Amino acid sequence: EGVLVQEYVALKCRVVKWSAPVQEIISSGTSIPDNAQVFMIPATLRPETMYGQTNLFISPNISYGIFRVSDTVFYLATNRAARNMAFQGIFPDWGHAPKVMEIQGSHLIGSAVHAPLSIRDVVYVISMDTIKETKGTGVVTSVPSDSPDDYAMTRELFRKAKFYGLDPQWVCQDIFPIIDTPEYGNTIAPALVDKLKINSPKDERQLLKAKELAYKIGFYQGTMIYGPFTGMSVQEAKSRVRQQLLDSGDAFVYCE
Ligand code: A2H
Repeated sequence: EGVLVQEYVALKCRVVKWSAPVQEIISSGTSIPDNAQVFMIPATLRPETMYGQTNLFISPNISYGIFRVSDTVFYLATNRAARNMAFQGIFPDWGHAPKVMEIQGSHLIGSAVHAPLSIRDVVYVISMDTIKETKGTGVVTSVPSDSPDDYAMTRELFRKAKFYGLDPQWVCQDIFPIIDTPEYGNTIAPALVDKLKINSPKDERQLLKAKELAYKIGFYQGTMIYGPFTGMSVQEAKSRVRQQLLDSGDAFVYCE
């Protein structure tokens, strides 16, 4: 039996504004210099959808670390992901993830980041309690046009913002058409969520079905309708968008 390696595109989402609780901790003094850039690092399998990012998801139940890449660059991810990154040449000393700070996910909610390639230049950090600590970086970028999970969660959070302790203004209501499909139009995730009558992010079985359909149909039948690869099939565009993100320094490869 072979060993399967999952290769993610790790996107560098620069923090442009910290939430009030984190700002308070940081202004009371940390080893992060004032001129440093801190990046939250979502891991994605769908780089070609990054034009449609509208929010960034963090789990309120996970504790995240901020790790030093250089004097002026820091990455935020789970401790588990940082440990893996340390063996992929992402930090200066092989095998060592230099942690400068630990932050509970719940405290990060309401921060704002720059989302590379997104039509929405700046997006807000909101909560997703179904994020698994054992996968990716524990940070997930929200693309409600193409990810049924992201669409279902965003809709739930907007409807029940108060219950989730969110300012409804943080929850982006826009859905940007990025990929056209013959059967489900140019926003496949909402189309599938409606068709399969998914009412909540807890509809796990139906969401799994929607996710598989959206993934397959998007990849094999989708056509780009936004960005420099407009008119190209998703199959062809995927690796090109990925390469563009890597070349511009807005992303790096992360494996596990
Ligand atoms: B994908 P796989 Cl548009 N917990 O990115 C839960 N979900 C996570 C996660 C975690 N710890 N880490 C990453 N993910 C999500 C874009 C996307 C994604 C689209 C459509 C489908 C899709 C925007 N969100 O994934 O289990 C991330 O969301 C459907 C599979 O490692 C990542 O890619 O195969 C994907 O799940 C990784 O899932």
